[in-house]
Amino acid sequence: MSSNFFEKLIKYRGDQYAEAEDKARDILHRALDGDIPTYEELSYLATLQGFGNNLAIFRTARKICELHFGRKIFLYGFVYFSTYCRNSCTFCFFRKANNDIPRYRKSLHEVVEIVAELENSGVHLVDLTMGEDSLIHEKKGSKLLLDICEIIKKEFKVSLMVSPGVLNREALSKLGNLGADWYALYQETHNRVLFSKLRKGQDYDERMEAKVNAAREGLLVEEGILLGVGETPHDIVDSSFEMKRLGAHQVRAMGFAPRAEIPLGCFAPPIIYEMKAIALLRLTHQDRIIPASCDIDGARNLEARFMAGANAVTSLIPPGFGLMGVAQTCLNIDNGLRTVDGIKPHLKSMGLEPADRKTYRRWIDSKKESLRR
Ligand code: SAM
Ligand code: MD0
Ligand code: SF4
Repeated sequence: MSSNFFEKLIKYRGDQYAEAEDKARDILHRALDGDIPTYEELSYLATLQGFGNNLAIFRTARKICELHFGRKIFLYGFVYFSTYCRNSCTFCFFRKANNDIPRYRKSLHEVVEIVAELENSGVHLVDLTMGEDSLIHEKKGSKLLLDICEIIKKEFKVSLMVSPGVLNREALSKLGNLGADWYALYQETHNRVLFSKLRKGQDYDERMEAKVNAAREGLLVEEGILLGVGETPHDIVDSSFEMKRLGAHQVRAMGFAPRAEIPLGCFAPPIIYEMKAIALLRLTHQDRIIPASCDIDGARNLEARFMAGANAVTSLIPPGFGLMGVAQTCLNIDNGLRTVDGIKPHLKSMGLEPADRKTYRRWIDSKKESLRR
C-alpha cells in the first residue's frame, strides 16, 4: 500500500463495502454485530490486499469504535519524567548504550508544575513515563516514584497512567493502593524470538507477568506492539489475541520511528500499515481504548489513525518544560502543536471532539470496578 492509497481513501465517496471480497464483507458485517473474528479470519484480513478490502476494514473499525465511544476522543498528556535507563532496547533512543542524548530527571516540583499545566489544558489523563532509571528501580528508589504518584493523585483530578518499565508485585500493589489508574507496559511483540532481538537481555515472561500482577492489584493495563521492527502479519494477529487474553483495557500499535542513534534500522513503516494494525486491534478489542500517538508523526496523520478506529490521542506535551517525547523527542513540541489546542483542528476535521472529563472517569471507574469483582 502506498501513500496514493491514503489519498484515494480520503477522497472515496462510493459504497464502503462494494469493492471488498465476499469473505471479507461477511467477517466485517459479523464484527459490526459484535462477533470477534476468529484467528483464521483475522489472519485472512491481515494479509488481504487491495483498496476495496482495506477501505471496508477501516470503515468497519471506525463504525465499531463509534458504537462504543461515539465521536468523542480521550486526550492523554505525557510527562517523560526521567530519560535515564538501565536497558538497551534496540529500537529506543533512551537506551543505556546511547551516549548522544541529554539525560534529565525532573524534580517533584517540576512534575507538579507540568501536571498542573496539562490538567488546565483539558487532558483526561497524565502518563508519567520514564526509562528504567536505576534510581527508581532500586529498592529505595521506587519510593520516589510512589511519592510522586501519591502527590499527583492527591493534588489533581486528572487520571494517572504510570509507565515505569517492569515493577515487582509489591510496588504495583502500592501503586494500586494509592489510586493510580493505569500501568502501561508494552511487550512490543509476542513473538519470543523477535522480543529477544528488540528487548535484548530482558525476560519475556517477567514482562508479561508484571501486567498480570498489575491487573490483580486493581490497575488497568495498557499493552502494545511496535510495527516495522521485523514482525510478520501473523505476528500482529498473534499479538491481537495475546493482548485479548491478557485482558488489556487499552491496546496500541505504534510504528517504529527511526533515527541515527538507534541501531535497529532506518525505515519507518508507512501510515497505511499502522492503520491496518489499528483496525485489526479494533476488530478484536471492540470496547477498549486504542490510541493515536502524536509521538510518531507529531500532529500529522492523526486523522488516518482515527479513520482506522483509534479513540484517544496520546503524547500531548506542553511546550517550555524541556520535556522529550519517546519516538519523536522534539517534533511539534516547541511549536505547541502537540497540545490540546494544537490537535483540536484535527479532531474537528473528522467531526470528532474531546470527551468530557466525567465520561472518561466513569469509563475508568467501571473498568476498575470489574477488576475487583
Ligand atoms: N521504559 C519504559 C518501558 O520500556 O516500558 C517506558 C517508556 S518506553 C520509552 C515506552 C515505549 O515507547 C516502548 O515500549 C516502545 O513501544 C516505544 N518506543 C520506544 N522507542 C520507540 C521508537 N523509536 N519508535 C516507536 N516507539 C518507540
Ligand atoms: C505515547 N510517547 O503515548 C508515549 C509513550 C508510554 N505509556 C507512552 C510511548 O506515544
Ligand atoms: Fe529503556 Fe524503555 Fe527505552 Fe527500553 S524502551 S531502552 S526500557 S526507555
